[in-house]
Amino acid sequence: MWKKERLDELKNKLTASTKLTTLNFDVRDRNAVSNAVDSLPDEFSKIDVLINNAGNAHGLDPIDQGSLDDWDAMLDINVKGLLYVSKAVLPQMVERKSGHVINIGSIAGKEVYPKGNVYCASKHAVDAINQGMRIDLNEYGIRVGAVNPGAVETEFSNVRFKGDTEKAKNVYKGFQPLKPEDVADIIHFVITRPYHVNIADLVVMPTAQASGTIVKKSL
Ligand code: 8X3
Repeated sequence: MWKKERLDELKNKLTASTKLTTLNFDVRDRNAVSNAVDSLPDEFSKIDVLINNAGNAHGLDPIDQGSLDDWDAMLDINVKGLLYVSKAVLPQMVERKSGHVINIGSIAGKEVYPKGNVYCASKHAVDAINQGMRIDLNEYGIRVGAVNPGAVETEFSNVRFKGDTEKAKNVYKGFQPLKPEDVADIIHFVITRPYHVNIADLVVMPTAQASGTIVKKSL
């Protein structure tokens, strides 16, 4: 529930400049997802843009030592959560024959790195779902694309290392990682292209990063 406070804070901050509403629910719970989307007040019930951003890494372990709970969490949130939310929103886009879905993948959906196993699998699934959505929604003129970031300094590594802040900080030491604002900027760019332009698949990394495993660090 801790995200609820952040949403409330953001809502208070933005209320003066725009109309907004927030929903707080667990994407792993299919009923909660459909109830939340159904509960939107009339003026917000038409959804033009869906950004499937919920996702996390849990653990970084060799496959034989991985935790079943971590695997469940990653597959339930990153894959099934994305599907549940999409399933709740897509029918209205199909009906209107317009809309835009942006799936947030990862460099981990483009390659597999040591100990990334199930997290990489979940993000490869996002890559496949992104392609599948684009194919199946093509006839309805709905834009579908993915933004796949490399290293972004968020709570990502804190969650991956279960609150071990030292370990988490180490991931971003010695180079300039992306900031959340860098990714937000790109998403804004993707959304604001003219409607005939669909950015289908985009990979963004810090300049210091060349792949999932190659980062130029000056330590
Ligand atoms: C987050 C980036 O490199 O930790 O998806 O997989 S990485």
